[in-house]
Amino acid sequence: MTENLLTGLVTRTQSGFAWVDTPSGVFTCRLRGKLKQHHSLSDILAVGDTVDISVGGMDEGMVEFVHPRNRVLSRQAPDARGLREQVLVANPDQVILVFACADPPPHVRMADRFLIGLEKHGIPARIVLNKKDIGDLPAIEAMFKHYKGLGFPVHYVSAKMNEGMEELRSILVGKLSVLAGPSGVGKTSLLNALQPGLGMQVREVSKSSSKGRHTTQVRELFPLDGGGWLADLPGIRSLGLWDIQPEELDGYFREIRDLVPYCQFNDCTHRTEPGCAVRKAAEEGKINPVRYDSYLRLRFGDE
Ligand SMILES: Nc1nc2c(ncn2[C@@H]2O[C@H](COP(=O)(O)OP(=O)(O)OP(=O)(O)O)[C@@H](O)[C@H]2O)c(=O)[nH]1
Ligand SMILES: [Mg+2]
Ligand SMILES: [Zn+2]
Repeated sequence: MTENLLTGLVTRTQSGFAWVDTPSGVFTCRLRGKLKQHHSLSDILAVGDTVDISVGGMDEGMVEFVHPRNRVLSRQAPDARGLREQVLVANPDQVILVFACADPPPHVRMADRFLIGLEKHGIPARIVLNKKDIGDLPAIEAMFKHYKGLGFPVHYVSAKMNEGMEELRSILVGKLSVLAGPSGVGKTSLLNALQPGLGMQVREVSKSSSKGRHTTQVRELFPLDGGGWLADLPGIRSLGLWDIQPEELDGYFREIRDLVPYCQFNDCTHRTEPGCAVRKAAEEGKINPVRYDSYLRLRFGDE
């Protein structure tokens, strides 16, 4: 059996089938029964997985083996047994966090919530501020300017005016990227502007997601002309935060992580303790005070 295996990328899942893109074409596959023993389908297989398939017909096959994932984009999802991790995209190379310059207005605190979850899961992130044709651009730039220094590039674009699309295309080349962010910021519009030929499919996805209950389940990766794949995540407010303990947070705020050794107490929570290097840096403007505030809110849960 092993002699005829093909290796490919899962680009779509639906109703127990997976669409697998291989060098020999796309195959619609079922999952070999033994793979389903311990888990539900969504745990075993997600878009972005690399799989080995056996070919059973012209364009049909069977998933025989799922390659280990290097990282996952996940969310906390309710099910019969309580809350569990739901894999949205396997092996993402980067997440493009999309916010709008206006309508809806951007919130850096929400950006921080996403960034911390992505940092925990080791997923590189970029920030895109869409709708630069509306809103107070200088004010927005001032709000977001500290992210670049933290290693999160910021791009100002407009899907509607087709501005900044070449810049975005260049950062997507050859990668599996995911558009994420709150509802209404223009993620689907960006996907359409970046890859106009997809229009039809994109509308289907947003139509079903606005009605459906499983609005955050990504089921499709869209191929990009320049090489690479793009997933469009329906609007959500955070990602990957579900398994973070408050005391772990220090490690996921890059600028705080570096200061922690200088706090007087080694169990410092950076709120009221004397000799806290983090609070001092925030007061002196050496770290962004809004990021410090995001940290406190995540750590002490007053959000
Ligand atoms: N002015 C302006 N409006 C835009 C731009 N991009 C998108 N919009 C509008 O913003 C609204 C929301 O766009 P969508 O692409 O559906 O947003 P989304 O992020 O996919 O939303 P969800 O699917 O709910 O998460 C639509 O009315 C778009 O026409 C832009 O660059 N400028
Ligand atoms: Mg959308
Ligand atoms: Zn401290």
